Amino acid sequence: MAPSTASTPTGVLFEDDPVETLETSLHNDHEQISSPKPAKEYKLRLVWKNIILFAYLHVAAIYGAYLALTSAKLLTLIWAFLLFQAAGLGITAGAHRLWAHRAYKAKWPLRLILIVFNTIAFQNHAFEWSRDHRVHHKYTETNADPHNARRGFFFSHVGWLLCRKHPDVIEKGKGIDLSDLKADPIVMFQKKYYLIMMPLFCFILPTLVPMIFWSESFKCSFFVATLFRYAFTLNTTWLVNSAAHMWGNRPYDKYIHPSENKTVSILALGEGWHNYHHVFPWDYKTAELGDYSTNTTTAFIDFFAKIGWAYDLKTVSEDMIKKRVERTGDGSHMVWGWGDKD
Ligand code: ST9
Ligand code: ZN
Ligand code: ZN
Repeated sequence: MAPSTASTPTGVLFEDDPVETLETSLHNDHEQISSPKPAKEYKLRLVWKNIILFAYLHVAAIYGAYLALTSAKLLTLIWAFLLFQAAGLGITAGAHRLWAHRAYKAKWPLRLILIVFNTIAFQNHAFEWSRDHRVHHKYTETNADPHNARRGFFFSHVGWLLCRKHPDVIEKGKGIDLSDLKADPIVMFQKKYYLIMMPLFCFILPTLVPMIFWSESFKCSFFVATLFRYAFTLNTTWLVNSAAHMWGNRPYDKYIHPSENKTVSILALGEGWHNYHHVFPWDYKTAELGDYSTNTTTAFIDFFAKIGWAYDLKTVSEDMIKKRVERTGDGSHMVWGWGDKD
């Protein structure tokens, strides 16, 4: 089979790598789109409202960073950091590991904490986030992947939020089972009241707290604790879709792009071990090792497991990992790297 290029009326979307596609379909659980049908007509439609809002957010965040270095109070910086950690956990332990992947179970008090944390993050409600993420795993790096990394760093990082979705995302997404999310009253409550909860938890309270409790100026409160913190959390999350789909080793499966990226792991509370995660998405650690220093989310879940609020934590047996490393790894695994046969 000769290499093929998927073209559309608006240009080339991505280069198909036939070897990679064949190998990936052999070795991966996720479904590949290998339909003989011609590519569906796709026209990039920009969403100017989002472009303007995200441009403003990032300019404001740079100003916030400047204020953080020059005039914000120490307590405001600590508050911004705590909000980053909480919002981050709301995404990693909440939307990602609990709701999107069901990698563990959580009693309602923990789910309540996680939904509040998740709302601070404003990355859409957990229902929508999980739906998009399930589609991302099932159709990784195809047109049905909402942030298809084959369309480049910018698209997978933020560009996908600045335009209408590819029709394949919506069409293939319809086949995703969301019944577990619909059965979770806490998820559905957040979905129903998102337009009230999100402004409150992401913008209003984070700005008011420093002003009320330690007389911070509105300027520092708003630009540092709210806009800088929000933009920082977004970008660290987006790095998982962009950087961790491009750069790093692939000790578990060299036929896929998701990679082990330590920098992203540290910034994203443990979510940069992305080669492992795409191969074993049900592992609550999203990594082979339980190293807390690069995976604070695992420490968080383990703590709640100790007090009984998190349970049924799913992992992968050493034997299963070893077999996979030997079969499809790139040879960079610290222990079983010799498994590379090339
Ligand atoms: C944000 C999300 O930033 C970030 C997610 C990152 C994911 C990272 C994953 C990596 C692993 C985890 C790492 C965590 C690390 C954390 C570290 C923390 C320190 N399936 O969407 P619409 C249908 S958000 C099935 O409007 P458009 C559905 O019927 C930032 N169906 O499409 C839907 O209607 P409804 C803040 C689907 O019109 C309808 O289509 N938020 C699916 O093309 C329309 O959906 C924003 O800025 C699907 N997957 O618009 C908002 N998708 O929903 C940005 C859609 O009613 N979003 N349908 O059921 C938007 O404005 C729009 O979605 C759009 C596309 C313009 C991007
Ligand atoms: Zn991914
Ligand atoms: Zn995932």
